[in-house]
Amino acid sequence: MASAILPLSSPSRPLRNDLKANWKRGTSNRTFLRKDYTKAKQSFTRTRMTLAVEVSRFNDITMAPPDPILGVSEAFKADTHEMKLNLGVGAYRTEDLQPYVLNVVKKAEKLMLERGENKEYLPIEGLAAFNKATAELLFGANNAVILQQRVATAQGLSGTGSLRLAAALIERYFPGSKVLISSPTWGNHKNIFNDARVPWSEYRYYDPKTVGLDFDGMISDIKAAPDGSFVLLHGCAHNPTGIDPTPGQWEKIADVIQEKKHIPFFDVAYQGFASGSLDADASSVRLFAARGMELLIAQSYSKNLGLYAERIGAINVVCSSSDVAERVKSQLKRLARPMYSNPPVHGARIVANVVGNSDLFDEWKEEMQMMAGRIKNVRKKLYDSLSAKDSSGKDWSFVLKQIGMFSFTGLNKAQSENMTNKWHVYMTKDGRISLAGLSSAKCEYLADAIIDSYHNVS
Ligand code: KET
Repeated sequence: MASAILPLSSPSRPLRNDLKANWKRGTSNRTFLRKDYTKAKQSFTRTRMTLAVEVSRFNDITMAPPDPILGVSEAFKADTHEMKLNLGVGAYRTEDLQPYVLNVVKKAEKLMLERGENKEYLPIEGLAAFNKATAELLFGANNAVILQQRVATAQGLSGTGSLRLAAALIERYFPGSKVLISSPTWGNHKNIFNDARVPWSEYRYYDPKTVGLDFDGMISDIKAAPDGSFVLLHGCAHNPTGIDPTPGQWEKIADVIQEKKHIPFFDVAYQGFASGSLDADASSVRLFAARGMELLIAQSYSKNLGLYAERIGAINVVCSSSDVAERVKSQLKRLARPMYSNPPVHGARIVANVVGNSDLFDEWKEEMQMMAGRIKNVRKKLYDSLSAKDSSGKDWSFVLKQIGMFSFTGLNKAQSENMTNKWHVYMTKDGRISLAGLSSAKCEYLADAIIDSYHNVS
């Protein structure tokens, strides 16, 4: 195809000869001829450009669908309705529905500016002070796994990049091993494992009848999986359901995983956001670590420090000895180097400064409680509005029981579409709404939208 455009890329030979002959004929029309030649050249260049687009080598690439979560924000921006709400992406907003930069982040950035830190490359595994801080935040500084140096920690490109790095490790060193993921789960998990060529299957998690955890289903699916599978678990504030196992259930999950020699793989994207306490939200991970199990944990600071665009997180691999941990870390570096070489420094310094400074650390905890508290308030107000307005007798108490940023409303695809098309409420099509994008002032409006969609659309 490309060869078809080549003869058109410059004036053809007969035309070139013609122009040259005219040029030789006399000086009187020389100016005219030069212009003429330039014009002819331009017109051929234009023809070439048009044709080049038509025969693009990328012609067979089809349009990708918009991302089910991040694509929602693009549609929201284009809507001009005054009551519009963006409950799609899990991103914290103030009561005025504005993005929020934490005060501790601003203070840490000020410190960084004052110190005049440079912009040299980080080591492949990231900023040492960050890696220390992030592992200690997850396990507690005095945890045996830290004291015995059994954790291989590498700074990652936020939660997603850290999960992706772990997936690459699984693909390389556990070829053919399966990852079990909850049904439902955060939509990007499937993309991550698909792209890393790691096979996955689902275990039961959500029971629509009880709007709660299908604990028996979960346990039997984990038992039925081939020995030595990876089991992906949400450390806290399960996305999208907002339903977490109880401490007793976590123990039983750990029992089965140990029995089956599976490897637990935690996704911790909401530490501190579920309960408002960093320690309480890490208790599931700590329970597994305390049993001496080897495990993987991906962390994200997008939500709890509001560092969405800084892409700061980590992958931690808890190993049976410091020697194994060192080797695992060397391989994480080896995987990272050709993928993105080394991670960005700005977010890492913010986290290291906040966690490493006791004043800032305390202030962070307060701000996190404030954010988690605001979400709990709108959760309660939404429940009150739903209960007061809906005379059908439907029990909306699940809204109150769910944990974290989201509420899983149980609305189906058509009902979710009605929320957007009729009510200008932007949300994912699985019925999830991000309460972090809701204000008290709009709770009643949202309740009207949900009640209408639930009862009048099937
Ligand atoms: N894990 C979970 C469970 C999760 O909800 C997210 C983000 C991530 C990891 C990754 O976040 P990162 O910014 O890469 O650290 N979830 C929200 C945003 C998104 O979809 O990217 C969301 O569900 O809205």
